[in-house]
Amino acid sequence: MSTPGDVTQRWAGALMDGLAGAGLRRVVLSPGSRSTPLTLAALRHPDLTPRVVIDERSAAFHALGLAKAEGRPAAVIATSGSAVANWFPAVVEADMGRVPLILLSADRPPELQDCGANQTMDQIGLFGPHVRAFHPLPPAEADIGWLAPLAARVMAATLQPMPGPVHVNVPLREPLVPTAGTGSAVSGPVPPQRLSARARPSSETLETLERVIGGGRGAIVCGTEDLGADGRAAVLLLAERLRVPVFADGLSGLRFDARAGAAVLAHPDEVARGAPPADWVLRLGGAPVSKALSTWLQTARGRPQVVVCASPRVADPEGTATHVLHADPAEVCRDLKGSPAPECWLRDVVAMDGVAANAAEAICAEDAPFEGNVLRRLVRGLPSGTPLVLGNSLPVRACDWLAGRVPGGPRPFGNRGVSGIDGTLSTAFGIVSALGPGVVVAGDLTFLHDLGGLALGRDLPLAILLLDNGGGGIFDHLPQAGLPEFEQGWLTPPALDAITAARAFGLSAETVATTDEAVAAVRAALDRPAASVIRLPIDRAESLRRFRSFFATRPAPIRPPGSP
Ligand code: TPP
Repeated sequence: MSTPGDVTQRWAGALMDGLAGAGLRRVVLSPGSRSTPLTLAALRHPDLTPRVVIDERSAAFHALGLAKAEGRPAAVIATSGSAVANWFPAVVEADMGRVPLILLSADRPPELQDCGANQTMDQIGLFGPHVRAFHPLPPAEADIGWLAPLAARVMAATLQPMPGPVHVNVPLREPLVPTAGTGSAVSGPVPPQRLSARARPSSETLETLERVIGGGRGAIVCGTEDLGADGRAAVLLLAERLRVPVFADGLSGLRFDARAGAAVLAHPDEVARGAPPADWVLRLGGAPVSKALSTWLQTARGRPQVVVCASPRVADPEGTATHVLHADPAEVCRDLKGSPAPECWLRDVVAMDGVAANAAEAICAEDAPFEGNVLRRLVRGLPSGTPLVLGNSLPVRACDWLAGRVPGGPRPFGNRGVSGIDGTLSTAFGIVSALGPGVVVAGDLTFLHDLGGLALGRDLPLAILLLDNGGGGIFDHLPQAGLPEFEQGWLTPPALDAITAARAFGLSAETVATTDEAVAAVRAALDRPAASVIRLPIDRAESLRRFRSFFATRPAPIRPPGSP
């Protein structure tokens, strides 16, 4: 029996087969998760010559060069989000230079569009008039017969009547690797009720809200957006009034707020893995990074979940919101009354958080460096309020999982709009240019992706902590790690001497051996007028072992209500 993963893989395979049948030979691919079925199909096709280029901007220019030199179309494959946007300069060059290119962009399926899902943006017609044709494919289906004729039309349109780029957008559903397991059919979410559209909610709206979320074992979930000092204060006071825990993302700023007490969970991801579904949830500040938290929200499907956001863009990738309130989250938190939860609820959740905190401390106390102990010690070692930019991939997750709660800690930042690994150094330079000395923590691919950004470093006080784990360490945590093509297609260890590269830009650069040395070097770098690169080598296998052993800690489950 074929699994959903098989159907998706056959779909991607048929598309690639059709393109190869129509004469495609060269495919340039950049690593990513959503694009996995396309990447696998390209790597496994006997007639295609794949080449991996990490930076999508370079990847598209590389394909452009191939197509120019060979006089035949070349294809590029990338994951969804800003990865695809990075093709733009090469696409306009191919348009105006009349070079045949096939742009195969992975995308999220329709149910994950326009709801704050990670790495998702509107990719429909992204390249506008710069492509000869645009084909939005549906999500994979069993009928693949029409893909070969479509592929032939795509190839033809890159050449006739005028050579140029053609864009094929490919929405892909999980599972992204052909695996066992049939998946289960879930019914679609019920559309949420819309409550109001004003910055300050009316008293009727508040009364409705208080009926929806009053009493019971509730929770406040705060995503990656920082609500600002006033907003954070309002959240903390509301949590105190209602006696509920706050599951705050590492980027929300709440865990590093000087006023944060025990109700602001130090390890919300870990607690979400073991806590029973909440009776109600108030969701603020966008979607959190944590997958476990997202799964936990899904276990509470059908119970009241209120999303409060000022903008028309509602972050509800789980599709579990029962109510949406368009209003300023700070105002809502300030005005909302509601009855408190039973006392044992907060006590039990905080106890669970305490177990996770002890486990985090133990895992991070071991000296061998890994992303987890780096983030844990770094947030404790920086002067209060220091801008801390967390690169996507493991840095932002290690902070969420293991940094804990540090009142008076740094001020976190991250690019979670489309969660790209592009432009991270340049973004951090912008932040320190506005706020003064700061730190960016980046993986080696992220560093390489924005190498040109180092040119900004001559007069900006940025400590660049490069966690050099030999490629995309995040992929070790995903099922792709089991594939024979893993190193070639996902891990993609870069051949870069980062120290020499940094010095080529006139920056000071050093390699350190331990986590404590890294934190000390970062602190020293904050006093310099220019940027510094601090490279910390990390053993991937050791890192995976430490993360896994942390996740294996299971605090005692919380008793269901009514039990003694
Ligand atoms: N291209 C862009 C522009 N953004 C992305 N998010 C991706 C591709 C897909 N992607 C997500 S994480 C990742 C990739 C390629 C690997 C990042 O590796 P590295 O920076 O070394 O960090 P690590 O995984 O080791 O923490």
